[in-house]
Amino acid sequence: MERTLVLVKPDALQRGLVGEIVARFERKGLKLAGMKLMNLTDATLDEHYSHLKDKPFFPGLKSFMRTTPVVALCLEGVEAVEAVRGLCGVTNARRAAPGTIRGDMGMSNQCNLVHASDSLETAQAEVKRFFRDDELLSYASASDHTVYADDERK
Ligand code: IDP
Ligand code: MG
Repeated sequence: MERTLVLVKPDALQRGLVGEIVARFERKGLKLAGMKLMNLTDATLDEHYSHLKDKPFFPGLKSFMRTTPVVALCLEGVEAVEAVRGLCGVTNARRAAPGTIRGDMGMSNQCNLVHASDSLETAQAEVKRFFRDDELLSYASASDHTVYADDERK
């Protein structure tokens, strides 16, 4: 099973969309391995968005991400990284496909409701960035055997 990181961003908190967003991941069949409300520090954001540090929107992005706490989720599933990115939609919410979180709920390039890890390698680093080992839980769920066929669960 893969694990991937999602951050429910401050615009979603302010708009009361946390439940709706978490529900979409649950409904898909992804399993919650970790979930917490947290304030992001400047240092964490510098690291998390280091690939964007030279972009003109970087300072605005960092300040947006600190307007309220975010909800960090660690989601588990077969090919979870790709499945979660698909549910989120493309970065610019105005262009995101209907049916995706960004496509259904957003109109902004910056305030696009969610962050999701973009590769397995990134996901491993990002889950570590936001969760301690003892905050990630493995447990049997009644749906484990209905979400997947036996030969798909690894
Ligand atoms: P992603 O979140 O879809 O992976 P990235 O390119 O990694 O997109 O950008 C990280 C975040 O930076 C985006 O989710 C969005 O909040 C913000 N962002 C990206 N491009 C722009 C832009 O052109 N203007 C303003 N904010 C942007
Ligand atoms: Mg990204």
